[in-house]
Amino acid sequence: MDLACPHSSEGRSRERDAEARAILRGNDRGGYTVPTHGLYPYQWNWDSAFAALGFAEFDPDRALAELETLLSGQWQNGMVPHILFHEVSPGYFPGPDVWQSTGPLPSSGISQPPVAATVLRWLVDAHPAGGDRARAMVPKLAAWHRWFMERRSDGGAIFVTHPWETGRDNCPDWDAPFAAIEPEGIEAYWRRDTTHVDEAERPRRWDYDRYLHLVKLGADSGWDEEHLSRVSPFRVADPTMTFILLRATRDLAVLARRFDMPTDELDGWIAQLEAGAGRLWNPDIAAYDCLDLKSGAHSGVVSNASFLCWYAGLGCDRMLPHWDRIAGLARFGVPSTDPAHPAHEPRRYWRGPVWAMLNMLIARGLEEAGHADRAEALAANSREMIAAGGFAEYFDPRDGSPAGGRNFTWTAAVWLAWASETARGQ
Ligand code: 9WN
Repeated sequence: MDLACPHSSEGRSRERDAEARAILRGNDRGGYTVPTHGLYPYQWNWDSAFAALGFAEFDPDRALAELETLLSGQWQNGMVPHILFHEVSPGYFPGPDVWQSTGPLPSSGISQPPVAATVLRWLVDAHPAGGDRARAMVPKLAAWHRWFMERRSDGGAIFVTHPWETGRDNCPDWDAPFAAIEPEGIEAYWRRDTTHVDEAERPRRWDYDRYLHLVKLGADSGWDEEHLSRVSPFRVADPTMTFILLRATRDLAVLARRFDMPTDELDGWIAQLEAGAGRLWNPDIAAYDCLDLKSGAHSGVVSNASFLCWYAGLGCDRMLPHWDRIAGLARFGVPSTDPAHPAHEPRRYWRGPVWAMLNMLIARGLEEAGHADRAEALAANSREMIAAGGFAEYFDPRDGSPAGGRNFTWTAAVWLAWASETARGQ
């Protein structure tokens, strides 16, 4: 990262504000927002949380509606799915026919990083008038967090049963657990993502075969977590989930206290998650990474998710040497995979590119932990990248060039809420 000279043109930055608002409006499908037209035609879980943050900058009611619509897809067991298929679209695969879900709306059968409670807290802080609507969401969010704690906690380290749950679909953390899977029984399929985006910027066929194998296992079991815990070959504890859930549970407890609701259960989860986060520390690389619960092996990858430790409220300054080292390796940060790792690929999705919404979470954590200089450098670096490259899904860490989908909701949202000159002024 070029931390010394992060200036961008202020004029261009302000022009981008109007563009970002237009992207959010353009991706709004009435109560929910698609990540981008074409490539992702449904409501995605953590994308919606970021969308809400963007809408809050100019339409707080619409921001709350985004989270309410997301929670309308909550399953009886508390799980909030990673995709809600409000209207069937042939443009995306795998669709509802493959997932065969069992919730109130057609959906996928897995979840995604629970950013929502944190966003709700930020919305209430900025717009207290929405308090009643926010209050009604607290028990639903608590039920979702309970699902994680009861179904996906291994000593407080939160594990996933599919890489798509972490939102970091093809990062090298999954390479070893995936190599142990023989993807049997999947029918011939036709990917749609590579009709929208250059194949070189998407996961490989090898990954997709395994994604679909795991979806089939879940669908065949009727998404029975008990059964899946016995038969699924994939069970990996992950910093994205553990750190984001820990942070979100802290924020949910703040909201509960504000609304005079009990917090004992939430406080207990926070303690468990703090203990679980410790299990993700890999002494061999002196960093947080993934822990494969099947093999007992750490992944050995410093990823952008590793740097969510401050956001989780962990005193994790022992990660600073990696921060400073990687800042020296990438012109634009934070690369999703350490550029020094042999599996780093600067344009292939989660194997190297920069994701602006994770940058925002990382910067918030850094700032709260007393590293305002690093947080501001990252904001300035992201501002320059988006001002020049536009609202891409992700960016090449070498030169900031845009990659993946365009007119992307979460990049527009974090621009408005965090990266722009306007947000900085606030
Ligand atoms: C699968 C929508 C989602 C994001 C994920 C990102 C990507 C989907 C895909 O797009 O995943 O869920 O088909 O590639 O990896 O983080 O939520 O933007």
